[in-house]
Amino acid sequence: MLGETDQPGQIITIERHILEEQSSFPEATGTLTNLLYDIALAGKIIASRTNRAGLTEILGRTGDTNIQGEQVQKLDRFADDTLFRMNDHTGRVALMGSEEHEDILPIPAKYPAGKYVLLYDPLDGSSNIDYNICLGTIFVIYHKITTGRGSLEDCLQKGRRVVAAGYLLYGTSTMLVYSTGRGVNGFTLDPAVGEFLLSHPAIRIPEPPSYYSVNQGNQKYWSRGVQEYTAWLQGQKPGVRGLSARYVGSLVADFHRNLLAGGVFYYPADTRDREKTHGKLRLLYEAIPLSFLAEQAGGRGSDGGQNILDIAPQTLHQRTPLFVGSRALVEQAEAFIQKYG
Ligand code: FDP
Repeated sequence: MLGETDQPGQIITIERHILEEQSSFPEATGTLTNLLYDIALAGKIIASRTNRAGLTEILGRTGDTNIQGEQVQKLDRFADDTLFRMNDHTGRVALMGSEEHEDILPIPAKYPAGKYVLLYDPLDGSSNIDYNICLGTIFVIYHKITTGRGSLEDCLQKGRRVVAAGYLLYGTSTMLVYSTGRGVNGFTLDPAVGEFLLSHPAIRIPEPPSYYSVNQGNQKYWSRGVQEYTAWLQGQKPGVRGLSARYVGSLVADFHRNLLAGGVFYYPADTRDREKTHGKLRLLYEAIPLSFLAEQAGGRGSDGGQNILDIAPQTLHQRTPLFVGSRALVEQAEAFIQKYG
């Protein structure tokens, strides 16, 4: 794998890395390579806007325009538009789906439709926007499986069929972490040159794990199994060392920490709304891509009963309980839920 064999000190840009990965697939046409590169570029544009988020507010306060005369747009709308416009005309994508839109997003008729399906959560953790806290973009790519310009069926594919998935993290630095099914690699944006550089090659979730991440404010609504599991994570059971709790409330940030340090993020089903006991997070836009990355790094994603990647999605905005991160910790969640419900 790239990064393991390269000389120390060598600078590997994301472009070079994606191209070198492509060269190990002789049948590759370069379309996926370019699609990933387009997403990286969209990420740079979104990052530059998230970095100026507070300023845009100040500069736009008197009207709805900033000093450049641009419309002041909400960040999540901006991220959504950027991803769509970056990919609508390239001929690489047949259709898209965004967490921000109820329906699938066809490619405008004036542009050619390609062979890939792109689903994305443009700005995850949006309740943190106003507080200068990490945000993220999550994406997942599939092959189009229907004929013509694609349909809902193309979006409702199992996670086992993912071609590539990843996320951008807009934190103290901007990172892009992705996998094409050959391990997980992380890149950090060097703002001086405007390039993503390979900073975290061949990521594996380390053992032993360090953290658990959950919104403990919801504890009273959890099932007995999740309560018992949490007590186990905290070391309240005999012979178990407790883990530290860390919860940002931005899924990408919480997932990223556990990917690098070892740990589990979970957002279980709860009984706050008795009509909706299926968790908060979206299967297509959040759970599948992050579970794919976790598995590629030696971990696992589960809904508490089965592997997220084995679930056949039924609807575009389907929600699911999610336990994702270190394999052993996710398996323990399944064991507690099986035992106590
Ligand atoms: P947000 O509502 O701020 O957009 O999926 C959305 C998400 O954030 C995740 O990023 C985050 O992990 C989770 O919801 C936070 O939910 P709680 O505020 O209920 O903890």
